[in-house]
Amino acid sequence: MSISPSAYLGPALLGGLPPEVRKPAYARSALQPGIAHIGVGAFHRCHQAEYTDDLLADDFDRWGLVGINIRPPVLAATLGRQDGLYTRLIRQNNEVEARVIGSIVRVVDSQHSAAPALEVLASPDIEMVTMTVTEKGYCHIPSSGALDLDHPDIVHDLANPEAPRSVPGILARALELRMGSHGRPVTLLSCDNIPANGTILGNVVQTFAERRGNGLADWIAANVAFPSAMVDRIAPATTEADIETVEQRFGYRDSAVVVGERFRQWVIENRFAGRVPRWDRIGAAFVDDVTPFEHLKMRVLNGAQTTLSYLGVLGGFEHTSDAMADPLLATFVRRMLTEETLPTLMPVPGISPSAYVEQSLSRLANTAIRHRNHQIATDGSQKIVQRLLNPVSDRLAKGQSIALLSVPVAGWMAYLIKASSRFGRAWQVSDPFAEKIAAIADRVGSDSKSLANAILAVEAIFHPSLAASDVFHANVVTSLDGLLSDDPMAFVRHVCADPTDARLKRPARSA
Ligand code: CS2
Repeated sequence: MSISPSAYLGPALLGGLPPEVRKPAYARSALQPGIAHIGVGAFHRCHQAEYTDDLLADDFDRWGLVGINIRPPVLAATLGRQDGLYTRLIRQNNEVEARVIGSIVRVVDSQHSAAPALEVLASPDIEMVTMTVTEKGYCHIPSSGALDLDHPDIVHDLANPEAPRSVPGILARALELRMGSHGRPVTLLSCDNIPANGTILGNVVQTFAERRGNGLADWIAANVAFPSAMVDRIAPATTEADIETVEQRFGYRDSAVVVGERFRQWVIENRFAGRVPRWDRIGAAFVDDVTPFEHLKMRVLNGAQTTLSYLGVLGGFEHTSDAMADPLLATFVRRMLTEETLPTLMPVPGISPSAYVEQSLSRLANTAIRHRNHQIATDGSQKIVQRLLNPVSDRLAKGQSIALLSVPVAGWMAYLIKASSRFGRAWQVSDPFAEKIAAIADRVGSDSKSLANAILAVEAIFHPSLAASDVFHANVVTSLDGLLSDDPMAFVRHVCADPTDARLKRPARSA
């Protein structure tokens, strides 16, 4: 049987799409660029670009998106050849809802040189720069939020400020070009899951600019805003199966498909420079303080994802929803969130934290979202501070138990330890601290206490005041011992049955 190749999505195909595929509801050919976005991955296409598509349909204005990648993958071959159009599928168990998003008007590949990105970012047409560059893109020290001046890309960029590689270096150079030409103000809006993301972005860019010493730091202080934001929608990396789903159901080929859940949320600090896309007209919230929303989301939803990812891999589960389908892991994560995480949250306007926990757990159980545990486990060193360690510190300060929250912290350690050659390379990992942890495993061997001692001494992740806590130390050792054993799930069962702080129990096996 021969199957005729389907046509690729593009402007010419829009009129011929099946009626159940929703199309851009505005005159896309008249759309002019006004926003630049760095990091056009699945999350951006499922989140900010969809919100912008909604805004354009509601109130058409000059808010087309220019999508820039400064790291792989190359965009030209996928989104570029489709003129920026792509299909966004919402999948909720058996439901599939398709929509073509039209808000991206141009894509720019800037992986080999910053020049193409700088040209866009410095343009007077661009009044808003959003970014999803992953946690490690900010080149900050996770435990302190300060710019990591020893980061190889930062060292490079400070020596070559006109040909930068890092996000802080590229943004500082773009702002310098703006300062030296039209001087128009701009908002730089981080959409990554780092705590106080606007503050961290402002810090790294300003620290970089101060070292330029040419008035740039003052110009930035007067003309650039760095609002913080909480962003949310689960949108895993696209798979070949997703591309085939679109082809089979709707009859066209789209190499830039994204799949997400129905839930979405965007809370943005009301602190802007220059003109602002009124995303608040179509469901985003502009608020004075994002902190309570950010804590809620990172500690509950992301904290649960990270927990399920490490315990999931250790228990042999492939996706978040597989881990959630396991009664033991589902019970563990619910108890951890309810008993230990929830009490650390500040009141969140309009949201009941316990209802949010239940809603989050049901989102994570969505079987149509194929979010791989290894994907979420990636770069854990950059994630555990805001997702797990900050609630741990808050609880320790009040003398409260941390027996449950310590388990996924040790889970991150066990995940990297088991990937080391000393432990037989159980799986492939990707984390800026993977080599360091592997070297520790090589050096100290399999004794949990020695492993925990050495890993807790990594100050970039574990703030010294946290690492100095005997209670935290004892809990991590006990958890690591259990998770590195032959039956990590038996340990999880044991903690679930008796979540008493390790300090109150017998010493760990290898103590
Ligand atoms: C995930 C997030 O990969 C990860 O780290 O936890 O991408 C998560 O799916 C989003 O933050 C949800 O909004």
